[in-house]
Amino acid sequence: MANYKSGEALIGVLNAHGVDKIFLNPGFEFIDILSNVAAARVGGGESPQLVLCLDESVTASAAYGNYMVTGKPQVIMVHSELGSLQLGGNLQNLQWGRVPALILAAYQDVDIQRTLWNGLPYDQGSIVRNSVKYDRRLNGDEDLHEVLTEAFRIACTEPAGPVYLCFPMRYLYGEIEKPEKPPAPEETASLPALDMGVLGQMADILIEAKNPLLVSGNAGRYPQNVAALISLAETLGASVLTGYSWMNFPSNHPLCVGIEQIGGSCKKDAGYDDADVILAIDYAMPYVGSTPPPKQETKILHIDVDPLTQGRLLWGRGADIFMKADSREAIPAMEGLLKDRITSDKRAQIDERFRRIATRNEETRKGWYAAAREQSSAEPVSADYLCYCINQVIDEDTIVVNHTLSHCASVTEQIVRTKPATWFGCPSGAIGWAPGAALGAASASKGAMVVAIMTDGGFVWGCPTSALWTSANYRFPFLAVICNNRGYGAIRDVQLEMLGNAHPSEQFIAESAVEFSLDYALIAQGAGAFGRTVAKSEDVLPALKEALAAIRNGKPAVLDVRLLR
Ligand SMILES: Cc1ncc(C[n+]2csc(CCOP(=O)(O)OP(=O)(O)O)c2C)c(N)n1
Repeated sequence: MANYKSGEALIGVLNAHGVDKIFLNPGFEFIDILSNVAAARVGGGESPQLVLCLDESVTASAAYGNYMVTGKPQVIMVHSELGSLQLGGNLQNLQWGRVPALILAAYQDVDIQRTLWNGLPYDQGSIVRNSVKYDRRLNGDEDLHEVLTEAFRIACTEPAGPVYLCFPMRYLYGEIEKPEKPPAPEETASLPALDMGVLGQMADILIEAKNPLLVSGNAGRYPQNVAALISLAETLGASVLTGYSWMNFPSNHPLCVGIEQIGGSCKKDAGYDDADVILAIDYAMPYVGSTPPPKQETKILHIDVDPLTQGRLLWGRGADIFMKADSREAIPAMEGLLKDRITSDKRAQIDERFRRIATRNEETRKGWYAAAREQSSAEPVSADYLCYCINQVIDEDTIVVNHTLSHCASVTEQIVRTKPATWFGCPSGAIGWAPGAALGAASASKGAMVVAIMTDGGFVWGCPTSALWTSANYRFPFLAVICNNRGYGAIRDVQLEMLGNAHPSEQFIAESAVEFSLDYALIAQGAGAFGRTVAKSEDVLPALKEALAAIRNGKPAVLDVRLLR
């Protein structure tokens, strides 16, 4: 049998798994791979594109962003233990976001720091072990096709997640046997067939509920689920709270009470209000759940791929009934059961409830928009007005990436999303996600604009020079709108609450180490992006239009919007 280069083998496996981009920061272990990919692409061959990220943290957030748009498994390459350490909190974000991603890194096979202080051998996998589904140290004899195919299978099996492989430095330099058949993906373990008995039990509880609430977190990662959820909600006349991480349900639908707000938002309105039964579909708790949680007596029905929901019980107490299932099957099946079981009397009650919810939601929404318009000349700029303006300038295909805390409520109230895959958020807690996630989304967006709304802290944690350089260099443009409240608002707010009525002096706040301010527009310009500071309400719309014109021309853009707080 003929041999071929490891690099060609790697490209073959990646092609077979639909991998289009490799987000990387290189080390010596990848030199041959870089040459193989470059040769394949220069020669017009099929190969993923190498996307250089100047900080490893961005390799992970960009892979996350690319996955959100493509739904395809991702590949990240980082240099040995050093690159692995630099992945930082964005590794945990991959895990919480259930992103199927292969992380490849060599290990040092010469003695650099081979033993720990207590004499035990250095364990590179332990750097990532808390935040990946699986990690494996290869000894170098393994067949590359088999290793990679198995790693993809594990990463893609529900609940999906990141997988880490480390290998000897020269593992990817050699030649290996070329298989007779081209590599192909392995089947992932299928989810159990629907348990119609349990689904029927849930349907009966929902039919008897006075105020059922449908909560969906990740169902929208399958675009067809959006239409299916609309049908289900309309059949049941149920309110819908759509999750923070994916676009699951049109936020302007008469039954939609809104987009979930994560904890830390200054308005603190979870939307669970009067629900007596919650049907949570593809839902896991965000890092900081919304407050207040549902009432103790509210029944929770839960359909998800992960019975452990990553070890975090829903709202701290778990579900009354749980079913492990594929939401693409469960949602239409539940609708079918409801249609069969809803009597004509019940139908009349449901129709009445539908009208009541629709009227209430319309009033609420009018209130949100009126409040934003009232602040159209506020100085400094209000978050409601900023988000209201963003909503005016985006179109229905724009991909909105949101990672806000203090201003989360303003974003979720003012931004309307109607089409699948046009809204993404980070369910996890490491805040430096948005710049890279926006970059990754832009790398896959096929012409749709990407607008990311983020905190000032998140912009800095997100390694903006790295994310913006890559965006500019590869022409994967996105607009970053920074909600600049001059520091760590969520922490400052809790601190002020703890101080009660005492009004701290400016010096006291300064000594408290929660405030900072940088010139983000200048940072953007230094990285090759359009950058502008916006301090006045009258400048918000013109600045947004100017920034969008820049991204339409292929250049990333940053608006540093100075908010009241
Ligand atoms: C990477 C990371 N470091 C620290 C924290 C702890 N933390 C939670 S909220 C917060 C303040 C966040 O400030 P910012 O991102 O600017 O948002 P704001 O609260 O101002 O809306 C911090 C530091 C975190 N969640 N993630």
